[in-house]
Amino acid sequence: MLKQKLSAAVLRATSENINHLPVLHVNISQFSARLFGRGLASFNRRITTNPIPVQPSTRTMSQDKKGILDWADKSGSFKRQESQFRHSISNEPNARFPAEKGRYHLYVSYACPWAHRALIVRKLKGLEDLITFTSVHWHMGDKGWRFVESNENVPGENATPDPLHDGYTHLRQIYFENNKDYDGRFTVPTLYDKKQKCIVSNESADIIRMLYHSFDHLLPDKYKSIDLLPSDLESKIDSVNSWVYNDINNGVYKSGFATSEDAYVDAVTTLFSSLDRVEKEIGSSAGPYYFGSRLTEADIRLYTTIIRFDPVYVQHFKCNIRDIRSGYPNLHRWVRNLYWNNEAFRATTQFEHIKKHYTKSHRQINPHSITPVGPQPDIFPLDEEVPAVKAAKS
Ligand SMILES: N[C@@H](CCC(=O)N[C@@H](CS)C(=O)NCC(=O)O)C(=O)O
Repeated sequence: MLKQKLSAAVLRATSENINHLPVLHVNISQFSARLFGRGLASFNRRITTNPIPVQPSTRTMSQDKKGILDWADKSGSFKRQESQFRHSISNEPNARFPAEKGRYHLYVSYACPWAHRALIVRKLKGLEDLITFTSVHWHMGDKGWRFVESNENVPGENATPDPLHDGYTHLRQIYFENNKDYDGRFTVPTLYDKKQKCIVSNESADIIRMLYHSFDHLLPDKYKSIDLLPSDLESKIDSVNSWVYNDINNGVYKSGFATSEDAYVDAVTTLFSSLDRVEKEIGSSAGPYYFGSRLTEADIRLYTTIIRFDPVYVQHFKCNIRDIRSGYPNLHRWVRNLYWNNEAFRATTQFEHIKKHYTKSHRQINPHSITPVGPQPDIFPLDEEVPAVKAAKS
């Protein structure tokens, strides 16, 4: 039965027929565009699966009781918790979080695809002097993400102890500083306000949109003009985001964290059917980006999953119907172009964090924490291919 289901799904994934892909319900909340001087009422739209949750003052189930690595529901399907801090940086008069140089700090992990989005946008928009950041250590243990210790040598810019709180050892302390009763997840990215000593947002989809134009008045023209969500592409990008998020960005986690075979097979076949769709769409784009010559949010959100795909997701999350380097020529070209030809992508991609985090933190998947040596290399050079592809081309 399972076998039948799998082969039918694999057939579906490899066929050209991609009409039956699930689409997330998109809940749009509008913010005043005057804040951003763009005259677009929909500028700071948020994509959420649910309405923004009200933060409760007390909760009943603590995260420690639930277990930091315990993410599947009764059916064995992975469920991602909604982010709980959903404030916004804005330039409206009397805004609680106005855009100011040096005021905000990003806590990220180089390992994490959601945090990676924020690092890329920070660099693309030239916000390095305006927004500081710290990367946590790649290992996520029983108490969640921890900061690098001063005597440790971990690769990557700003992989350091917490520069803002003396003696803090774990990211969770930032969450408890904000709310001592907090019992949600302690996730990266976390956008932190140094002035009010509180969390602005821990939702990457919102954080990257805040960075697109809120700081423009502080930026040189070269960066001001960079528009990662052009208004004429906005609805197309939103629609790509919804299925890419559900099936690909989150799909690899649904596959890897499934605790029943049915849930795994469902997730992995949906994932590959959507990868087939992306492959086809990138193949029909004039390139080099998802939407032709313009680099947009759609590229950023897809990149952070695809760059991790061969090094980690294929083996660790059992996403192994195909890999990118040998099974998806268009995606392979697209991802290498972003990595090798754009500093914002290359400099923020830290393969050691990526490989070690997943393989050494998820003990439920890899109890001995052995990190596979391959695939090698982590990413192919621009003009190199796996031997079989090379042979087929010659
Ligand atoms: N929806 C969030 C998800 C962030 C997220 O799940 N981050 C992971 C790292 S990849 C994390 O920090 N997990 C810690 C945990 O769940 O305890 C976003 O996009 O910002």
